Amino acid sequence: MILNKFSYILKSFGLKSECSEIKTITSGHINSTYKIIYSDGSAYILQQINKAIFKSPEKIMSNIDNLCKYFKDFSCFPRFILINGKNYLTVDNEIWRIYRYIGNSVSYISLDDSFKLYEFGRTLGNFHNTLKNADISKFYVTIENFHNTAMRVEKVIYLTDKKFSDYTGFFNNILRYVKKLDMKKLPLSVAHNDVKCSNVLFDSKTGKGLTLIDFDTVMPGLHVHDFGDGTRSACVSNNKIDIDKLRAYSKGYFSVIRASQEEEYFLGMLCICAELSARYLYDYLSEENYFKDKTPEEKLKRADELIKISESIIEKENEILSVIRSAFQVQ
Ligand code: GN1
Ligand code: MG
Repeated sequence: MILNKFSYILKSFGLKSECSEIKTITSGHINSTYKIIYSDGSAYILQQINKAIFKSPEKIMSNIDNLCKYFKDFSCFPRFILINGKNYLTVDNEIWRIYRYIGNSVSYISLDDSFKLYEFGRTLGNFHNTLKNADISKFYVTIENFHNTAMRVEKVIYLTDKKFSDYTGFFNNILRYVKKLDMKKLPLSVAHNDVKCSNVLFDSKTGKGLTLIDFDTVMPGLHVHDFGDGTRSACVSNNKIDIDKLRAYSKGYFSVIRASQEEEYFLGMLCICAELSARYLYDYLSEENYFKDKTPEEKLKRADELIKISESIIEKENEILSVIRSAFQVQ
């Protein structure tokens, strides 16, 4: 990208066009993200939305705008700079957005200490609590069938049947659990839909959870999927669910969320983890190349890891249920 374009974009957002550093942030898989640093120490997160994945970026930004209304009293929350009343800018048919970098914060790709796991759970719980009464009709579905586990698993079974039949048994078994979750008929809520520890900011001094970030997939969904997504990203050691980590995370989450049905959360954990394995395996077996920054070998490796985690969730069902149940009792 030509430097001039950055200068133009920054200026359009009402910022100084000359900055001292532009760092490319590579942790996300979909959008292009840059940290813009100015000589006075202030910094911003600038992103270009990937339109190949997000077909209607305006709808994503409308969802984010709606989301922000519920969090207006939160001191720590990413707030996109408005330009002509909109929270994004179109340049050469591409969508750009920017928010002030949240200082003294840090995120992690994995978590080991129980305080941070508790804080991760509590931060997600606060997010869900704040959206408890949110009007889902105001939120667009920006990716159809995003967490339609049955559809994603059936799609991969169609391919594994032909080329990778060893995997078919695992995915057929998952469909049984998906049915169980469907039968609960859980209500749709405004959900984050991409909960993972790298999408949580912690206070770099105190270790307390500050906020979730990355709201591109905020849309109607299931809170038990969000809960489960957090466990598959943070409550794992050696590709197995880690019961001690799960205990800390669940205590944090249920310190703010009232619940009584542990099986829903267990099913949310298993379905979302298996769903992501299906997505990686499908990407490996098909021509889709959705996870464009991963090599075929990396996709297969990630699919295998997620299958191992899913199998350990099935194996430890009773322990998981009891850990979640006792987290309810902490209230
Ligand atoms: C993608 O781009 P990123 O890392 O925020 C994906 C998530 C997956 C995640 C896997 C829109 O998120 O669903 O869980 O990769 N987002 C989309 O780490 O597909
Ligand atoms: Mg994301």
